[in-house]
Amino acid sequence: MRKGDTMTSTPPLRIAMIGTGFMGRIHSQAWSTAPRFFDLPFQPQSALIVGRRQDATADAAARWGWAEHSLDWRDAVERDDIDVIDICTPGDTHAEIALAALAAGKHVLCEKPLANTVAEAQQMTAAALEASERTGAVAMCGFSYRRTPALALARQLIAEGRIGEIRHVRAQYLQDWLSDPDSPHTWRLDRDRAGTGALGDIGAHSIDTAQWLSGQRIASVSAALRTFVGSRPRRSNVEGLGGSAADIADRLPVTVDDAVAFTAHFDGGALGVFEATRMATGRRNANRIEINGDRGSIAFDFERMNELEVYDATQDAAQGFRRVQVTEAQHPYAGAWWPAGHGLGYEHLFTHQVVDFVRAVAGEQSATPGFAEAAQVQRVLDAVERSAAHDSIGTPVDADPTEGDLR
Ligand code: SOE
Repeated sequence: MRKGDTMTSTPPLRIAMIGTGFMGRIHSQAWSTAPRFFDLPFQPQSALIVGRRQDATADAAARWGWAEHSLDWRDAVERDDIDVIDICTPGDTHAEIALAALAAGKHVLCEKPLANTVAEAQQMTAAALEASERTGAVAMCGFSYRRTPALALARQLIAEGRIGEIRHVRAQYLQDWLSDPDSPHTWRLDRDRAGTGALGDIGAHSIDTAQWLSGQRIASVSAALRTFVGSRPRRSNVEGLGGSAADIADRLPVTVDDAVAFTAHFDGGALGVFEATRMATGRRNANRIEINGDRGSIAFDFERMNELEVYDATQDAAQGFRRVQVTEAQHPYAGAWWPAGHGLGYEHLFTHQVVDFVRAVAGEQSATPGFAEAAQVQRVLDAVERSAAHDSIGTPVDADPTEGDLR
């Protein structure tokens, strides 16, 4: 039977997506692409897209293939013919939308980080548990990097004990789209909307990836946060993550961190070093992680997302790390795509995320990370902020920078 034949008899799963920004664009592509490349228990239907401005939302609906559009997310939650609410909005609206959707018995896919505060994340977790017991609703948080074939392979290798007992977790997420002090203000720089800056936007990915790969939870942190540019020009034109400003003298305050660095103790004994910044000039999307165990190591950089570096201390001592091209049919997710060696891109993560979510809705697998797991990441974000504010751990100790010349 051809793939198209099975698709017509597959029951529909009607999606309403809230948000028309970068994540809305990539989720739209994921919903339409997933059933073309993967056998799914449901046929996702791009039923309704919700945005804030009429023209932009109508345009997004037409371009990205959504049957209808609306300017009020409540339309999506109240409609009986919608099964899934996909939340692609800034963090300040996640809790309200997710709570209403779960109360209405919808399945929920929510962008990361789960919320802007621990209290919201806990409320969402309780609602997800209640809805799952009452209606079987599935709630998942979009930590998309878990769906990178190379990282999924790394997780398999680590779970098989191939690197042994984990000692070091070293994670950096480096971007540079905010390096120019005159690049415009966006919602990602507003604490009320985004919760935190580089910490929650990209550091949250590193925290999730590190815990998911290592199988260990972060137990405590010692952190420093830094905002290098205190105000930015009002944005007049959106382009990519930033855009342009008509008047660089008309500035808005930046109320979040530009960069974060922290050390972490894991509950399984590993020592972690984390760094996240949107000001690492030349690093566009370097989401890197290296994990060292007593039998070997893995290393990954999203700027080379189709590769995984693997070191086996029992075999590779003379040659060092081996570079595995994670593009073979037997590698996670890869077999659904192109012939070996042809590689995948950023958008594929979101397609894989949709695949896993739809399978979870059908009960074929669990929805990971669920809200409880994403709330735990939120607690780490909160601990980092508290540590950096010196109200718990991580009080800086003076290293006496006054003696001696720097040559
Ligand atoms: C911006 O820093 C951003 O779009 C994040 O919000 C995403 O989560 C990350 O995948 C890429 O960068």
